[in-house]
Amino acid sequence: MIDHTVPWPEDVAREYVAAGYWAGVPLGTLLRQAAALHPEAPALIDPVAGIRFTHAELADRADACGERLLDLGLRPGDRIVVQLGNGWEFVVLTMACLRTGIVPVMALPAHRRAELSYLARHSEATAIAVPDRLRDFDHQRLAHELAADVPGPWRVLVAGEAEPGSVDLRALCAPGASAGRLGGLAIDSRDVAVFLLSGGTTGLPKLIARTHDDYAYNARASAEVAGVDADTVYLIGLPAGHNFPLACPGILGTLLAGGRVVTLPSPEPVRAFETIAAEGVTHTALVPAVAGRWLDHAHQHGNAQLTTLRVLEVGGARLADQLAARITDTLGATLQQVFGMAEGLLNFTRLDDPAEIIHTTQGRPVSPADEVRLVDEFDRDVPDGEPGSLLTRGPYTPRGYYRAPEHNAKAFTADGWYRSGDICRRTPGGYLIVEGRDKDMINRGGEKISAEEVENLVYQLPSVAQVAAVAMPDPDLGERVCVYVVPRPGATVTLTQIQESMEHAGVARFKRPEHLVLVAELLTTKVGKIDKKALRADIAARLG
Ligand code: OOB
Repeated sequence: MIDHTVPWPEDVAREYVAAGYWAGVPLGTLLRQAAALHPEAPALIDPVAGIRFTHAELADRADACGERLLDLGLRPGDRIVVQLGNGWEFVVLTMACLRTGIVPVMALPAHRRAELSYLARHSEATAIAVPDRLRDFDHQRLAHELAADVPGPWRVLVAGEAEPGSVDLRALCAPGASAGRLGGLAIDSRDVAVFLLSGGTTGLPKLIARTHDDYAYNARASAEVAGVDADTVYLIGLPAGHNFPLACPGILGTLLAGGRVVTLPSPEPVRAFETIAAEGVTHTALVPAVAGRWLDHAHQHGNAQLTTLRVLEVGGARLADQLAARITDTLGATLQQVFGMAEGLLNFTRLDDPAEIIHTTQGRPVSPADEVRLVDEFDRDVPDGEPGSLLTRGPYTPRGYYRAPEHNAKAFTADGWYRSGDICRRTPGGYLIVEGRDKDMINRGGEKISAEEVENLVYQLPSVAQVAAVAMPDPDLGERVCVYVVPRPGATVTLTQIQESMEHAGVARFKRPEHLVLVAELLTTKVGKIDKKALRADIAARLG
């Protein structure tokens, strides 16, 4: 068992097992079993690499990769930072990890030195998997530079041109399992299967330890409500390390159901539409900002390429009701709203719900065992129909972040409810409508950015006396990062300075402020705290 995780209380765990939510089988074994049911059916298609694997081939490669990871000295419970673009190597490596109990730490391609170094240290990873280059960035070089920061042995696995000192990930993923070596590994289904990154409201992102039992259920239950089965062709365009495309139902839910996964480097509409037509894609997952681009594209070029697309899942940020209403008509697919979180709880509209519900709510919990409370500032339940702050517990919502006892004391109640920080209303039918949030986070087209993290970075500039980061409304992405800055007397501060200093700090680009407002002082509340609500209203008013 990996230390510093927070398990479910034993009596609760026993209920989840008794009710059949927790299968008691490692996720890697479940995937292997699913593959055995459909060995000759296509499992994974990476059109960019020209790859097509059947379920048998994929399972064999995953096992072979797992054995080679063991040969490299990695052991069950060891951690590997996975920062791969969407492609076949991501899928094979993730499955190999699930088969061996080596735990992937799901980083994003956009992460840079600051994030990767923190993730590696905090998870005590001893390996990293990266592309050689992606979008003009030399990931391989950065992965080697990180070695200086990370204690212990450090292996760099590279998808692409592996330089001396790197391990060729594609060679690791070649077929040739020697049968049996993985069977001897004792993997406890209550152990950690993957580390996901939290959307982040703190200075540094938190790691969420998802267990085999809980994550397998997460994927299975999502597959069921999305109508994913052996005939499903699921397109993965969002970054695969995110919970949504990974397991809601995404890659894992589709493979467990015997369906077919198609990967694309991005959900950009031109190639996505072509791929849907070429591969007969039936399902995909998008964030609202991308759904908007798909609507524009279909509006201009028609939706003839989308005839096979049955279900379009949209989540990660609030989908405007007006946009929701246009999706079915314009794209010809059933919209499924998804309000989820890497911490666990998933809400879906159901495929056969009336249009009114699909267009105006963010769904209801996927599991009958999900517990949801909406509470006021004193943690008292609000009546249905009133807005309240969401608390949740359940069979796939862990009871605490990894190695974060102080933060856990705030983010979870004493009896294990996770405070998601979302303000929701519940309809009489039990559906949730997301009205806003009471957490200090900016949701930039589905990528979550902690205001505190941005503020800490801006404070590195000596010319800054005070800073507050807030969301500013944006027609394309929903929100972008705006900073209010009080400069030190006589000093000047520019947006370029801020952006360059964040570049220098090695921070992912998507976190950079895109708007600066210089002020003589920051608005404060009656108790003297910076009034973020007033600042958000101020920037919205300034932008008109
Ligand atoms: C998904 O997961 P995370 O961990 O990146 O972000 C979770 C947060 C939620 O607490 C909420 O603030 C926001 O993202 N969110 C939504 C939303 N879906 C997520 N806010 C409004 N409407 C929605 N539909 O974003 C995620 C994980 C699994 C499935 C789907 C999304």
